[in-house]
Amino acid sequence: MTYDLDGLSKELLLDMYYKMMLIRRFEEKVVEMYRAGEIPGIAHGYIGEEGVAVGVCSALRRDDYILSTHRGHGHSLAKGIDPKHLMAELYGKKTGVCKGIGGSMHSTEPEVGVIFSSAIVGGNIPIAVGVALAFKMRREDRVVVSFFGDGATNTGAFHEALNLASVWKLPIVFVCENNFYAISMHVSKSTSAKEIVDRAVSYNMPGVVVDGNDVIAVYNAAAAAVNRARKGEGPTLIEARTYRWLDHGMYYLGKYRPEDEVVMWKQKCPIRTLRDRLLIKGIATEVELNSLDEKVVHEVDEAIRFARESAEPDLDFVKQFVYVR
Ligand SMILES: Cc1ncc(C[n+]2csc(CCOP(=O)(O)OP(=O)(O)O)c2C)c(N)n1
Ligand SMILES: [Mg+2]
Repeated sequence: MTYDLDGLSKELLLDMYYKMMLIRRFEEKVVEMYRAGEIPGIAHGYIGEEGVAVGVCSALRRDDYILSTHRGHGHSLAKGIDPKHLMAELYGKKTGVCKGIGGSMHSTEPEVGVIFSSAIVGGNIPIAVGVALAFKMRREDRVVVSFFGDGATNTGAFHEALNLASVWKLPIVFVCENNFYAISMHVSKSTSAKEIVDRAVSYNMPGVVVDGNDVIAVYNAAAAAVNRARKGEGPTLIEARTYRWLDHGMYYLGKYRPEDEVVMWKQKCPIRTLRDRLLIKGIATEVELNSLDEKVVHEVDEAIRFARESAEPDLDFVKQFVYVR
């Protein structure tokens, strides 16, 4: 039997709930293990922004591609990377998605459509346009999504990429995760446009603002943009308004955000919002949702166990992936 919420099936709604919860619990563990000194290097948390990755990736097929950023764990999990292999990557282990050589900011798994992640702010956007051009030239029925932050929209790469994607009507969706800060810089201090979405006008493409805390709204906006891209009508810029609950990275930068602002956004938690909606509309029961919560906890515990028990890459192993002419 199919239950509808905005025309969406129960199966899809529960899957979106499950994936958002998976990202939340995964990231909570990353914070814990980073602080315990088990995870080396650096990592940027996605807690609070789950509705964006899950809403967008749920509108994609498995063979569509996404390109991600320094804040990419959520994108990877939403597109279907196994949490065990992502956690192992963060631990720098051989069993990681990039054999433990990439780390937190370079998660890639072509089989599920995570084709590239870049720590260079704005760096994935022109590359995503290149991927979309390849799809178009090969007449493949596939769509590309480029995720990036508000800060990235002030890079030259963003502007060149949107221009070319529009001129060539490429099958791509640009998803700006506007969390209002680039490290500690508020968007109002760095961005000339009144709204980020206004920038779509310069490149003659539709611009859509969506509440990133409402996974269903994100899904609907993404589905429309993906559909347009698939039909050969060209790119769309989606500005998803969201907020990161944690600091920029797994460290304390000091106080640069008003306390009441953080509290206000936490009250709009995307997971709680969907959970309440599913319960109020009678689509799912507490028992069903609680059992998904338990499944997630088990899966994240398994990911930690797998990462801890996996082998470290030794020098001979690493050398196999170094390119020498
Ligand atoms: C080209 C470049 N400049 C500066 C940095 C340092 N840096 C890393 S993340 C970041 C802020 C990015 O902000 P935003 O695009 O809004 O993404 P968010 O971190 O908020 O998700 C900066 C400046 C970088 N990685 N690359
Ligand atoms: Mg930002």
